[in-house]
Amino acid sequence: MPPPPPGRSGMALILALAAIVLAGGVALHLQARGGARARAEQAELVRERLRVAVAEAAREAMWVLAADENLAVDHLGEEWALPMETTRADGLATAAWVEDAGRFYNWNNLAVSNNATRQPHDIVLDLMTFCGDFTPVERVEALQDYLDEDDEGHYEAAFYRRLDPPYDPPNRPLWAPEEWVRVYGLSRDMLRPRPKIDTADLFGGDLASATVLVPTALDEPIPVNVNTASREVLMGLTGLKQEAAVRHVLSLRQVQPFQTLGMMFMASPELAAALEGAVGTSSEYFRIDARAFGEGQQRTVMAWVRRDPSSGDIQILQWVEGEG
Ligand SMILES: [Ca+2]
Ligand SMILES: [Ca+2]
Repeated sequence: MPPPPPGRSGMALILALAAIVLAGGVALHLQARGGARARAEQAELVRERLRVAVAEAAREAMWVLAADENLAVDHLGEEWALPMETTRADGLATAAWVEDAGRFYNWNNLAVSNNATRQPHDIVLDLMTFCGDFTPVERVEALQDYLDEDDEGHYEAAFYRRLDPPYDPPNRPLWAPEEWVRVYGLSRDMLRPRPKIDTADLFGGDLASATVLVPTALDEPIPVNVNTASREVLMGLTGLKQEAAVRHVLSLRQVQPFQTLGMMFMASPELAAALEGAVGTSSEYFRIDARAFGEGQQRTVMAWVRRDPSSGDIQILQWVEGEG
């Protein structure tokens, strides 16, 4: 047999080599695709494990809160108020914090009233003034109309339907700050922390650290807890006139938390009249923030709960999962 023309065998060799290279390339490509899929599956697996871990961390915080032995007194030295951190057997880490709503003033209090000396409307007016808003009347009226049941007021459906784009006020307690900022005259900026320039400034308060939005319907206002509330909140409650009395109460509670309201009122009769009906020594609503992290990912849970004041049972009011 005559030998094949050299040019053709060279071409065949080149084609064969090209085919090998090509096949190699395809194999590598498949491997890479397989690798990317495996990585995506792995990331999804981690995500699921983090979801479970963060839910367990939040549930654990609820157990600690429910196990509180003294439901009549809540203060920041109790076990539930301490940060809870764990490193799990599977290598993921979790952290959880419990914060009582009683240390802030609840915006949704505006929808209800009780026989307190001072009503939510007046307290919110003073709190806003204390936080540097010297013309809060219109805003408080708008807020009250937005969340009260009825349709009677300046800032009800007829008012919001004239806006562009038009919308309706919900006429119920608000569930999230995203709803609060839709009230006429209110804005996200008002909820940003205000740097304290002068500690002696009577009007240097901060709505971000003085108020809260507990997402639940109420029969009467949520009382402020005198054992956990800040000076700002107590000042707002007392109508800004009792600075010395508030300072006195704060120094007393540093020594020992108030076990009863009678104890506090006895220590400061001038506050008793102003705070009657608006304060308590324990908290009923709590916010739990939990996060789980590991392998470059993070999952979060924010939960609002109500703890029954007599049994300690925990009821979840709101449960929000996130990644940030
Ligand atoms: Ca307690
Ligand atoms: Ca209304």
